[in-house]
Amino acid sequence: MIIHDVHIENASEHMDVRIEKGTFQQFAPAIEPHEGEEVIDGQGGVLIPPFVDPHVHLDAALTAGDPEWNETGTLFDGIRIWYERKKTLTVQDVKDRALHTLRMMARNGIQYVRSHVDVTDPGLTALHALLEVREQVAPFMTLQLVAFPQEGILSFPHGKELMEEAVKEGADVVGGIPHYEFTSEYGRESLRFLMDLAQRNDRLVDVHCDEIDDPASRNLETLATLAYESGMADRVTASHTTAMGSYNDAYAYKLFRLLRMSGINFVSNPLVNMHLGGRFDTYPKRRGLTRVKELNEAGINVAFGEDDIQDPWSPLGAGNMLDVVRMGLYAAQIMGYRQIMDAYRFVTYNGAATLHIAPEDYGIAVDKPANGVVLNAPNFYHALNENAETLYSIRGGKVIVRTKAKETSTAF
Ligand code: 17E
Ligand code: FE2
Repeated sequence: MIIHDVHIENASEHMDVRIEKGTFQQFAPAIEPHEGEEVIDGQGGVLIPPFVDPHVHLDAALTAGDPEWNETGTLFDGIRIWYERKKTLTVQDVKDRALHTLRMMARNGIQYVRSHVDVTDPGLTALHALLEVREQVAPFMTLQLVAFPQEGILSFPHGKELMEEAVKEGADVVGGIPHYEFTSEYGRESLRFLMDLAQRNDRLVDVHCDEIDDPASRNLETLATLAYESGMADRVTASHTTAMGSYNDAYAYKLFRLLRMSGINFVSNPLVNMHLGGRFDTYPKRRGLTRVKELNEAGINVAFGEDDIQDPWSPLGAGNMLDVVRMGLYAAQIMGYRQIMDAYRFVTYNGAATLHIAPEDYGIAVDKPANGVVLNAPNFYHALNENAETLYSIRGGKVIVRTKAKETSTAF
């Protein structure tokens, strides 16, 4: 197959791309098709690796308003409302909503997803549903599932046993929520427990860590130390870390040395944390985001996630990483021209590193799997401004999503 006329990762030249046996094989300004070779028209769009959403909650997706809308916009009301909705979960209900959501995401060029799955449920209903969904979508999407203890590990009855069981049943990643545990001692103990659980079972780690506007919430230093001392390093991800937006600069300076040494990844969820953060402030009102720009400039891996798609935490969410990047750049003030052009990395390469996808399996290069998306704009700056459609999403050399560019006319 040939993709005709694309700009590869913002390059100004127009290129043709040959795909053979599911891998990229040739990049040249003009490639003559073989007899019978399929050619698709890239229409001068930008070809980038597939989008990665490294942080979403598929079990809760599309439940907004049921049983009630989150009118306060706090994280805590979200958790309360979800606790009520959780009582009515069935495997079919979760599967239907998750699949619907994954199709929305796929249409916007997402091929890699890490979903947290609430396991503070004695029946593990959401996990059972998402294990099935993971199999069902495997040809089209890489779906990682995190055993996520929404109500805590030590603060929830049989929390440790539920985490162990979720890993035994096939969760790819071990999660946690130390800032929500009853005490800071429980928080630290939960981190030691979950890191040990991950190591014993050869799993990755992704913790909801310090998602609170409280400068005293310092679980991150414990997580990073455990990652450093255990050698788990880049197999560990700290999600949210919004308390870092409230830390004083002297402490943050000292912390950054440890973060660099630890090699851990960060995920910021700019749409949702701009919405949930600062809710207990009057004015000045904090942004409630982690230090994205500073982490990025320190060479620490930061990716952006969507977190919520129409659920008790956020009424909005369209499964489109362009929305996430746009908010991330505004909120973290990463708005230089080069920074905007490079910003696709927050939702491609940086997310892939977080998911621990092998570098040889991800990216636009000869012999790599032919996975990529063609956006309807010549580079990422224009793609963001024009909210460019995903003309093609290609996986293993097969077109899995195809969009006709929208046509609008004006009278002047
Ligand atoms: N649960 C949580 O603890 N934090 C979040 N941001 C979401 C669910 C979406
Ligand atoms: Fe989350």
